[in-house]
Amino acid sequence: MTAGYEIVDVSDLRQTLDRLTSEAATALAEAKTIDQLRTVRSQYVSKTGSVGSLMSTIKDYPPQSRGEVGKALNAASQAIQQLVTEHTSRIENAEVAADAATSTAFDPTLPGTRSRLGSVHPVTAVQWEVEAVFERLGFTVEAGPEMESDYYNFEALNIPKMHPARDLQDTFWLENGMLLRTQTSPVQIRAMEKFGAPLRCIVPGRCFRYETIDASHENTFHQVEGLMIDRNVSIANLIAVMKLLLNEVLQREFEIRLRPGYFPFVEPGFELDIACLICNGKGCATCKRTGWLELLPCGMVHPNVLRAGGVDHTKYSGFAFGLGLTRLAMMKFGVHDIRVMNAGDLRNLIHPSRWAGPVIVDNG
Ligand code: FA5
Repeated sequence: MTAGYEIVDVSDLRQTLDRLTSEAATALAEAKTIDQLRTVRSQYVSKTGSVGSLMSTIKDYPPQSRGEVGKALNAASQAIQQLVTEHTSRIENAEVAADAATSTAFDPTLPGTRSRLGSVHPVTAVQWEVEAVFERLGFTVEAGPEMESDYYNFEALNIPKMHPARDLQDTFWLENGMLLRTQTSPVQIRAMEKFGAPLRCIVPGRCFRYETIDASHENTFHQVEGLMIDRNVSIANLIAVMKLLLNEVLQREFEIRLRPGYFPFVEPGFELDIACLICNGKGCATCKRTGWLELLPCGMVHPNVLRAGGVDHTKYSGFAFGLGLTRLAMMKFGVHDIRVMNAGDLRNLIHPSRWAGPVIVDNG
């Protein structure tokens, strides 16, 4: 006995608090929402809750026991509060996971969706394939002007004024004295002037001729010029590269023939024809009933042309070719008539499912 109070055994209170804490733990574990958690917390630790309300009984204990009672009540209250915190995290994490599973919310950190806006023209598709082949061989891809001078289109290519070879490539003359280029060959000279030797480049581009139009001739068509200049370049190099080019682009069996061909800017010069893939060489309108289509004229660069490009022809030699790109696209995709290529009919664009080449233009 001290100062009229007896020391109270608080073990009953502890048992009560253990029971309430255990009840609260069960109720909190069953809660599925933050609101339910708040309700349970209020039932136990608020001023009027089962544990909180016991705080007001501290004064009823003798002073010697009040410290112990207060500590027991605080410990129970903190244990329940700690459980509330843990279950709050549990419920919040579950809500975030559920949201992520069903949410259509915009996440700016995710990669964008590529949308295909269209398809490519067959000539573009083949041009990209040709470029890919030559880039692997160390060639650069160059461009030249479609409006050309007489000098680059003819003179520098060893076709002086009044030369009969000019008749083979009748063109459109402009009022300013320039012309629409008949071939991509003028870029041979431009490339030599720009880069000197050694040199490897291709030049895809549009050409124009004053031409009678039929199934294999248009007034506007595409060529790819090729030029390789180095020491000791030979006809063997030329033939190997031509074969590789056609094999890579056509990806099927085909037959070619090589025959002498006259172009003033090469010596010797060749016509490389392909057995028509429209009729399998039997003869049709596309190949003018001959079974063969002129596709890839080529030859060894004439010394006069090297000279015109500023390259020393005693040190360097080279080969050049002028691929009929529009015709190659016709052979690859089975297009019977060249007029289809320029008709602007969107149905002739290549659907991605028919062509496994470079990715189509997109908005990425
Ligand atoms: C030339 O244009 C030469 N510059 C090619 C060349 C380059 C030869 C370098 C030697 C060295 P040709 O006129 O044959 O050559 O035309 C080349 C290819 O272009 C032809 O084989 C053909 O496939 C294509 N072609 C020519 N004219 C037309 C046309 N009107 N319509 C469609 N394709 C054509």
